[in-house]
Amino acid sequence: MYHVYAFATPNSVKVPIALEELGIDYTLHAVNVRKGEQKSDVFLALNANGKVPVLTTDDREFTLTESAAILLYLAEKHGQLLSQDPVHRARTFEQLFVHASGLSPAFGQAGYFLKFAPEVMPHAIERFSGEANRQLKLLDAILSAQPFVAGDEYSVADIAHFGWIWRRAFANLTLDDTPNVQRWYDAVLARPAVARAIGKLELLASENS
Ligand SMILES: N[C@@H](CCC(=O)N[C@@H](CS)C(=O)NCC(=O)O)C(=O)O
Repeated sequence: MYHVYAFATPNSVKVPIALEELGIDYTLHAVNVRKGEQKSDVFLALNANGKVPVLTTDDREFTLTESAAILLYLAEKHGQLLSQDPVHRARTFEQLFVHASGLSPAFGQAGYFLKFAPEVMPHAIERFSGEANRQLKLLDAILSAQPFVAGDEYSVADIAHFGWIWRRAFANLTLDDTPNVQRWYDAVLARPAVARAIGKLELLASENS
């Protein structure tokens, strides 16, 4: 049985979505990042980097951090959500790396400087909000030509991007000017596995707030 340490956050939601898509049983454990539980000694023993999500097993023999690595592990281990076709597979990796190195940090830093920074720093807001919007526009161009971010098939790259686009309000972002991202987002949100994962995480967060 898998155990997932998570909260109702953009990076966390990716893991239960993948597990629901794969039809695999798992237990969710709340780590309230708003209360700083990710920096507790107990949690740091699981992930020295002090961040959710974390995937582990009953005996904790195998513990994995970093949402993109977890998505790839689950896809490879269970043989779904990652094409065997070399081109589609390469496009999936490309979008996962774009997500982890570009879109995710831009959204996170934009939200931080808009909502949490102890002083207003216009240049930081402009830089990170500008970059987040640029990433959204890049995704919109990709999705103008194909149904999913890596091509014709839904993959772990869609799950990765979905996490932050689901939580876009944190960075004051909308999909008003990116109709193709909006169409894709609505299609992913409508998937039963995605709805189940969001429901479970939101319940977990409300019970541990
Ligand atoms: N690159 C990591 C980022 C993980 C991350 O930043 N998680 C956030 C929640 S979405 C977190 O734990 N924040 C609390 C903190 O950084 O102290 C991943 O993709 O898993």
